[in-house]
Amino acid sequence: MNSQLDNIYASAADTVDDFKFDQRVAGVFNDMIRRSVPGYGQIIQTIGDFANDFVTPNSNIYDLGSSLGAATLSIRRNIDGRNCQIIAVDNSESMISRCQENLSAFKSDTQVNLVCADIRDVEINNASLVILNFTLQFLPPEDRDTLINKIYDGLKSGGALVISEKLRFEDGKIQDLLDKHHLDFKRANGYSELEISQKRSALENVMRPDPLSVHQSRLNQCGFSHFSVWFQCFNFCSMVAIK
Ligand code: GEK
Repeated sequence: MNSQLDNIYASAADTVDDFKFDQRVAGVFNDMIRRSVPGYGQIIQTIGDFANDFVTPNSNIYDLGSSLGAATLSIRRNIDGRNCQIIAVDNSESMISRCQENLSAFKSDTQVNLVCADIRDVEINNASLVILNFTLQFLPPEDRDTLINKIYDGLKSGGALVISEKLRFEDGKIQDLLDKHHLDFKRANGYSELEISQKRSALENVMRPDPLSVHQSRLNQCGFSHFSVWFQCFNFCSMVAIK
């Protein structure tokens, strides 16, 4: 996947604006997410493996907050011949246009319907697999239950929802410990202290992570029969819930 090096926060700014998924971010996003989110490559790879497990013939797959299409591409590689459609949704026009280029670079008999829209406005139906890969954390907290309920209603019995998120910890000691190791991960990937602190300020009002207990009780309340965290590295995790 094409990407320039992320140096968006490398020089000191007088004021740091709220983070936006604009053209500048879309241009460096592949580099940014791989250097910022521990386990991202593993999660993308496993989403493809889960597609092989859960996607049933003639069903729909939803990639909500699809960015440059990494999860969509991983899914598509695993489900050819099942007569399915992937609906990839993002409300950033810059992400959608770069995603279109990425999808066009590979051949497949699975149709991808790329939609520039708010995931809160999209209908979910006949779904065997729904992906929220680091997207739910950007939705206003008061809208999260409604979205997960809508996904549950649109999933077929036996279908799965994969949610990957940054976690917040109610235990302050654990929060500090895992946060420290995440910052070390970013330093090891070449981000400076200035980049780390300016990005942190930019995300402060935009990304509001939930504790794991909130995710679990939300999924239980919606009626999901099975739930597990299947991946965790520091304060990042990926969960699977099955209807
Ligand atoms: C990946 N899943 O590479 N409606 C639609 N899109 C939204 C909304 C919304 N309400 N809010 C945010 N987005 C991807 C990575 S990035 C995660 C997902 C990150 C979109 C936003 O435009 C961005 O592209 C994506 O969700 C979040 O597997 O940057 O940490």
